Amino acid sequence: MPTVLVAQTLREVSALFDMRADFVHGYLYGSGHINDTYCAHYDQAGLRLRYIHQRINTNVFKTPIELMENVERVTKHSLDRLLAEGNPEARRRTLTCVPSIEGKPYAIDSAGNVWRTYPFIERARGYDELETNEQAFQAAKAFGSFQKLAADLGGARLHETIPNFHNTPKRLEALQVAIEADSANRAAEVKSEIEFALARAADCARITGLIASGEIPERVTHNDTKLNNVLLDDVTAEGVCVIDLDTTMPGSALYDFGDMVRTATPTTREDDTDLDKLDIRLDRFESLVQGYLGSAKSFLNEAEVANLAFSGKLLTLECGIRFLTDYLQGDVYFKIKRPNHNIERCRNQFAFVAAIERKLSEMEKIVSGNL
Ligand code: ADP
Ligand code: GN1
Ligand code: MG
Repeated sequence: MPTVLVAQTLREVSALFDMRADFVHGYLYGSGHINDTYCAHYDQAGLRLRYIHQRINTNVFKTPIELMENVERVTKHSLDRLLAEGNPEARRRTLTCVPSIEGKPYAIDSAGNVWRTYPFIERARGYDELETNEQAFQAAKAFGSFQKLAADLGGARLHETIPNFHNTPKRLEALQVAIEADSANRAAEVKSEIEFALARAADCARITGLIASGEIPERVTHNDTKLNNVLLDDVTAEGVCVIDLDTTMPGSALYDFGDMVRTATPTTREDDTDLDKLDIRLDRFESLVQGYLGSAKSFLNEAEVANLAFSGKLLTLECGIRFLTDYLQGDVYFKIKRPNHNIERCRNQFAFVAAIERKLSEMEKIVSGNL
């Protein structure tokens, strides 16, 4: 969108919220694959403040108002907890919704778009690629604490903002439907990727099977724990704030840990095409295990602990299947920056699944060694 239009859009959005400050300027922000995120600068009687305005992707999230009910409940619960603990940085440690002029946690613009506004979490940032093991430790600790906090949310079950989000067998079925339809005429060129996915149907069914048999419990989980969804303090590297709460809903703790492994332990980025460089960093995996177990050991059961290493493989496989499906459907879900982006992401994820397969027993030993 041209800069003038961005400013015009954000000016309109800012008037829909109870900002109590004057809009100065704003720009597209971040590297998320789903929502349109803007950083906006405001002037509050001479004080410069930043806010995040986000247009919720309603192609992906079909029930945005229910979604915002979840987000408001979870963020209010976090804030209450932090204030009760006397945390001096309570408002930096959780997202908080700026109310609309109608007192709602969202606002709808003249074109029907659904928007929300959060204060910008300053002096912290999310990483697409981690730099140190300490960052992995801190990020995992923060996501583990988030699960712990969510465990005593109380009240009604959260809305499922995307039903069957991590139901991997259903993701595989969706791939098969996309192969059959072949709507973008791409199936022939991705035969080996299709074979790779279909050969792993049994893996896809493992966690859903354990949930169905009651061995793995349903918990309130984040479900999108990629590393750039936790902001780390610029100075201390501590996990300051877990963000991107759109998929916070009933799930399995393993979905969260698995997605941390997917994003924190590879030697390359999710869409790197130089697959010769791609491997799993076991030192970083160990930091992740230590950070996560530090927060989560007290509540995980035996079956969950036994599947921590496997969850990394599962979530990477699932994500690869989703990129492949989107490629076959003509790139309708994930934002792309180039025509082959989704298939490049898929190849990277499948190469990482293969890397985990080679190291799975070492990963399992690392988990046992840190119990
Ligand atoms: P998406 O669902 O598209 O991934 P996110 O909610 O993760 O959207 O936001 C995209 C990016 O914007 C994040 O990765 C982060 O860098 C930044 N961001 C989002 N909310 C905030 C916030 N309150 N403070 C600072 N940065 C934020
Ligand atoms: C999306 O929104 P973002 O960029 O944090 C996706 C995740 C995928 C991830 C792959 C709602 O996450 O499920 O794992 O891309 N979010 C949604 O990078 O589909
Ligand atoms: Mg995100």
